[in-house]
Amino acid sequence: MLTALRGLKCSSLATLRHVRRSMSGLTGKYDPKFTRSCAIIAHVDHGKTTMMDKLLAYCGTNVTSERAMDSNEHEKERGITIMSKYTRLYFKNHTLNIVDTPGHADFGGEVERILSMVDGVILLVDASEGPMSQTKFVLSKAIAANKKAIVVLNKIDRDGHRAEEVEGEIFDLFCALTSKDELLEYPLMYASARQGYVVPKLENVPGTNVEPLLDMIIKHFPPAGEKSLLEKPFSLSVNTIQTDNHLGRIVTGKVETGTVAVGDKIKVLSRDGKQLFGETKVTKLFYLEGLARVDVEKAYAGEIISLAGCDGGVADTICNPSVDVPVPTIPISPPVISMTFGPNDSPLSGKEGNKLTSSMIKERLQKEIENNVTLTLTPSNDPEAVDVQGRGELQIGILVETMRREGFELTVSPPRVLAITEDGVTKEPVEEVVVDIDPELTGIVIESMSNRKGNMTEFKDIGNRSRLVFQAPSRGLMGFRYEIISATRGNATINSIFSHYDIVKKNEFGNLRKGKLVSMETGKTTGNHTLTHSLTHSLTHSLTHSLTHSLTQLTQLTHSLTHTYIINSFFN
Ligand SMILES: Nc1nc2c(ncn2[C@@H]2O[C@H](COP(=O)(O)OP(=O)(O)OP(=O)(O)O)[C@@H](O)[C@H]2O)c(=O)[nH]1
Ligand SMILES: [Mg+2]
Repeated sequence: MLTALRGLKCSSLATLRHVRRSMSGLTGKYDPKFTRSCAIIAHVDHGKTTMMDKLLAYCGTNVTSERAMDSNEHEKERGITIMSKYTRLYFKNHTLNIVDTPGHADFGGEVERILSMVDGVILLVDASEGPMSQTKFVLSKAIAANKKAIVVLNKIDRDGHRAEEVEGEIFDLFCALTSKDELLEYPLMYASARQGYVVPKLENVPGTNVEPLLDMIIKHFPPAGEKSLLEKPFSLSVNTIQTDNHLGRIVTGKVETGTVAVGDKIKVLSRDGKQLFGETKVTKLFYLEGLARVDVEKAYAGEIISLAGCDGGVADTICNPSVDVPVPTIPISPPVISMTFGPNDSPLSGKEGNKLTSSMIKERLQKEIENNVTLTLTPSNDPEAVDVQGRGELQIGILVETMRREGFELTVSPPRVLAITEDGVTKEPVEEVVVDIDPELTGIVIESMSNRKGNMTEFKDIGNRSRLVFQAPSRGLMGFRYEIISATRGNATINSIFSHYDIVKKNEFGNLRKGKLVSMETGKTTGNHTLTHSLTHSLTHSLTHSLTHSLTQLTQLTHSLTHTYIINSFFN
């Protein structure tokens, strides 16, 4: 309360928040029993961020734009969520920490890493599309981490939804993933995030607001803990790091045990319990409430908090000097593709950026992997370059574009699929590919897949569309999305996800198009179309040197590149 009164001088809004926070328990004092932490997880575009808007607005935040949580530059431009982001809401004497997560498979690691910070998940499923590849991936991770789920069938406002059928598909999915009763007994709700309502029964559609979901969060998810947690020494597992010009490194995570105040002594433990760095002091504590940052003097077990004053990395434990055992973290899946990053040594070097050297690029990438735990770096054959491994082309494409905007010029190789060796046998990743398409266009997909050695495992009608499911080796899939989207004029929705590793069958792929286009000089092209056309058929490594100006198209280009380069280079 003292904090609240002090806050009054600076901002009455902040004061109000502090009072509400301390009143989050019925006793008027902080009690983890009145805190819930959950994440909204789903396949891409099933409506997570739109639902966040409505939850924020219902709990009193002034939401002035659509998908307000998609706050970073790339998210706004592309209309997709890339980073997981948490916020704090207050509802019926409870504090709710809610995390919005990305649905695109390339950012699946963002979902995996926040699971250790939450006690339950809201699984949103599009009532027309049903559970898709990423629904399966994120739910399997949540179930493996023993998190309870609330299932919400979203977009129920759409004509021709298949809610009843989708309910069955979701139940089958749960049954395939677990046999634990407490996880199988999930509440099922119906929603239109766009229209701002959630209802417990289909016959209640349309509803009036999202209160039923907020009530269900409190009822179904376990509380952050007992009051006795507050008596233990402070510990927090780092989930995200950021750098601030004034505050230095800021780490964010959930306070597992105890309390922490500005000025407290802390130390950093690695995942295996080794102390890293010396003891330091907490210099700042804050959290995000609604869409605003709120500075506080003290944080309690169960709260998600950002803290400045130490050098911990992701998955390290920040704790009281008396603690010796780190907070356990959930391991995340390994990367599946690799691309080589090097300096731009083309004739066009230095035209666009000012960060040109190999050491600058390596330093920047090193900084990236500290926070982006799904990326790894390994030395490349070229000492000037470095290999970056990640989850997908979009993920690495966004990194390249971010670096380009920061003033870097780079060479990037086409992506290579990462194979593994088991018992001396080389195995390659195989993906499950789901294509939803108008029935008359299915032939295009089947033909392309047969060239790529994909095996069809399912063909069914979903409403007035057809759903085709294939198992295909990842290296054969490079360029597939681009080819089908072009050939069907955007009619197809394509989703793929890693399925398993299989023994490599060499030189199976037919109809590869090869060619070269080398730019030795600067100058105008006489036909943009010709260049693009050539690029999509044959883009060589040397040409990518000259492409730093058009890396926004990287994803599209790399899809095309793979036709010529990746498949040939995979086993080099
Ligand atoms: N008709 C309808 N459209 C919806 C509903 N909820 C979301 N949408 C639309 O679906 C699209 C995707 O919504 P988002 O909220 O960005 O989906 P998301 O799950 O956050 O997407 P990612 O974060 O990129 O995975 C937007 O065009 C929304 O307006 C709904 O209940 N009904
Ligand atoms: Mg989103």
